[in-house]
Amino acid sequence: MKKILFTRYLVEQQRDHGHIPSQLRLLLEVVARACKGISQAVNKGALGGVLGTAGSENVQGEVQKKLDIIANEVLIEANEWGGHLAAMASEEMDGIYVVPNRYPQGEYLLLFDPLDGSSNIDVTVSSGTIFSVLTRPEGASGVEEKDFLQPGHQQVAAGYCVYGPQTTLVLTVGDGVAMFTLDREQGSFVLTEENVRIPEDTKEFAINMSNMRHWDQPVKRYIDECLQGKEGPRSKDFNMRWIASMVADVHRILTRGGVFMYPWDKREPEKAGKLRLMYEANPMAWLIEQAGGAATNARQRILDLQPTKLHERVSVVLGSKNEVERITRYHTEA
Ligand code: P6P
Repeated sequence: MKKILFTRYLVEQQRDHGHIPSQLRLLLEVVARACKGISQAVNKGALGGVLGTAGSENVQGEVQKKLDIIANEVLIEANEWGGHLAAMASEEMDGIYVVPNRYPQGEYLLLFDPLDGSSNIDVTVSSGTIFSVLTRPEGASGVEEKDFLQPGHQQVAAGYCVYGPQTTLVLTVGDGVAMFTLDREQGSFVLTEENVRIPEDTKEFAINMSNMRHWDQPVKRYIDECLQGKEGPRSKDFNMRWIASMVADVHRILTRGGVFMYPWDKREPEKAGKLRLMYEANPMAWLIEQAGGAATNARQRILDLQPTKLHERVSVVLGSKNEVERITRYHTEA
């Protein structure tokens, strides 16, 4: 089978669909190259002296891992000089990072969670980089945080790179979802799946069950029905998975279906959820929808939500269409 490498895929997609102008192609190639570098650092683990905490906290008040900071720096350094970007935003940085004056500014805004699930690295479980691309508003002279506050349906590209048994880059530019597996001998991402489709039904749910007593009633109802299995109202048994790494859980769902939930709960009632809208939920929601699935905040389509803050959190229900619709219905009926 002929090997289609990442760049060839982008060039041919542009020829066929026109959604990848050359500046966006440069951006995506640079991000893919950065992900290769992060993959190398993650794979070294203890040998690279990169495990453990950095002794600092991020804007979320979460302890930063050394690799969180390394991954963030790799993405900044890879992208700032190319002339394709106006600014970047990251889970690991309080404010936006405007491309320095010594470099030309482009029309794109890049948002990322540089290393999602980083707590898994110390125990050698999958983690990943999530990225989202927006275009800066027309006519804006400078670039400010408010320029990033666009609903997810305005993304021009979204994807992730999962660092697991394979390093796999997954991308959408609005023409379906493609997957590229890293060929380490060649150092290239090779096209291994395209036109990914998620089954509309599933028997597999992903949620952190230890939070059950804190959930809202509709979530308790849905999970309870799954646990009743064949004897219950669903008339089928369910299986459960929770990797505690959104990238890995979403990758499983894109590969074989399933439903992922990180709902609002009573632990921190003032927060809409744990996950971040701009650089976790929005890119994942677009990928899931592009593969025929659905993604809501338990009431509304995630891609329609109007952000008000760069690091705002959101409740997430995503995956197989019919399950997401059922869970969302239980919430809107309640
Ligand atoms: P919990 C990782 O820290 C993360 O942001 C997501 O990748 C993951 O789905 C979730 O948090 C895990 O949260 O509460 O189960 O540890």
